[in-house]
Amino acid sequence: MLYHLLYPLHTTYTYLNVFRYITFRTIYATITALVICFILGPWLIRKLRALKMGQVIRDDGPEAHLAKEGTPTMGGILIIFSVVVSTLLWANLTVDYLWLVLMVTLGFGLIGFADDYRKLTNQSSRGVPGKVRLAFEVSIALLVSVVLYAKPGFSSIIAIPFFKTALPDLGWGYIFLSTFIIVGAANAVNLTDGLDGLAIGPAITCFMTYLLFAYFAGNFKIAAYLQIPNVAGVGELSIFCGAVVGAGIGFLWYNTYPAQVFMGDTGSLSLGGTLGALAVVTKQEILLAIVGGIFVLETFSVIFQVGWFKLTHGKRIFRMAPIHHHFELKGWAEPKVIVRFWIISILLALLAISTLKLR
Ligand code: 57M
Repeated sequence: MLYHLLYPLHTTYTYLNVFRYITFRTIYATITALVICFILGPWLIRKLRALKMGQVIRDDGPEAHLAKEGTPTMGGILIIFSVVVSTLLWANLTVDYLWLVLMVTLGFGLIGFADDYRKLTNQSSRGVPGKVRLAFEVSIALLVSVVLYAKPGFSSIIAIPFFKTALPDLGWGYIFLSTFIIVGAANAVNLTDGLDGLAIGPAITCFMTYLLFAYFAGNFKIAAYLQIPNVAGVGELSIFCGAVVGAGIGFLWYNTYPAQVFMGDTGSLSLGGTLGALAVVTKQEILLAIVGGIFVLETFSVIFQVGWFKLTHGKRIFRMAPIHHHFELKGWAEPKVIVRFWIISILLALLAISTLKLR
């Protein structure tokens, strides 16, 4: 909004020309979202406590988690609110990619909210039935993917990391890949969110990485130099990513160990789905597997654990899946697991960024 109100005045007040720059608006979108979290965080935590929106802890998990009973959850409301307000304030709202990604952020956030609410009102860890939740997730992801595919100028070619030539054109098959990426990312982040700050830390590094990818892809000269797909207009998503990074850091202030609030499925589904949507619109779909490697690791630990359990009629690969519980049961303190996963996430982000030059 500020872009539309103030930039046109730059002919009279030349200093307002600064609103033309994505970098400037990205920095202030980050700061705005962070400040909103600092201002509203304490109030929301008190409100969630007053409304008895406290986490129900399953008794089959690590014993240490029982002490977390009653921690306010659905803190994802704070993340989503901060992101939406900051984006509306600082982004060029005529860019349709922005609305497509915001639709995922809000749609998946709503699904997560319904799940959290059902769990809290039923006072059990079972929320919305898995099939119903999945149906809504696929519907939103499919709609976004069809709109993207139908968008003039949007390419159904996928970029393969490390190879600048192998760019298969999937045609309408791209719609299914895009849907899978959005829904898969949402559930991967959801699974990962099982320790204080464990999901939001890697999410911050992922959105910082896709902030760069959006800026590079949206800049014709940089895209040509890096030989990556140029997606006109997608640079504005750097501002959105900045808002997510700011909101993520602000939320981490309260979610860090020992957490005062959990993001809930409200936050984890929203952040994951949004990350998947960003990977698609910036045309860096496959690279998400590297950038979001922590989320991939967590998901595959569950797949292998459940698969092996069934194959061997009761044997386990890990002491408990997802893999963060395995390390907890090995005796690692919770903060040690969390920070080491953050370090791995930063390393993976650096590797992913380096692949833009390794072609
Ligand atoms: C999402 N939710 C956390 C919190 C957060 C198939 C199976 C792998 C499913 C999986 C599962 O239930 N996943 C659900 C993970 C939960 O966190 C809530 O959920 C939101 C995110 N969706 O925002 O509201 C618990 O995680 C802890 N937590 C923190 N700090 C945070 O900042 O400590 C969360 C955020 C919270 C809190 O204790 O209650 C979760 O873990 O459920 N199931 C599991 O992950 C279970 N694993 C398991 O059953 N493994 C089996 C098989 C199925 C693979 C095995 O290894 O044999 C573990 N989780 C629980 N109990 N709760 C272990 C058992």
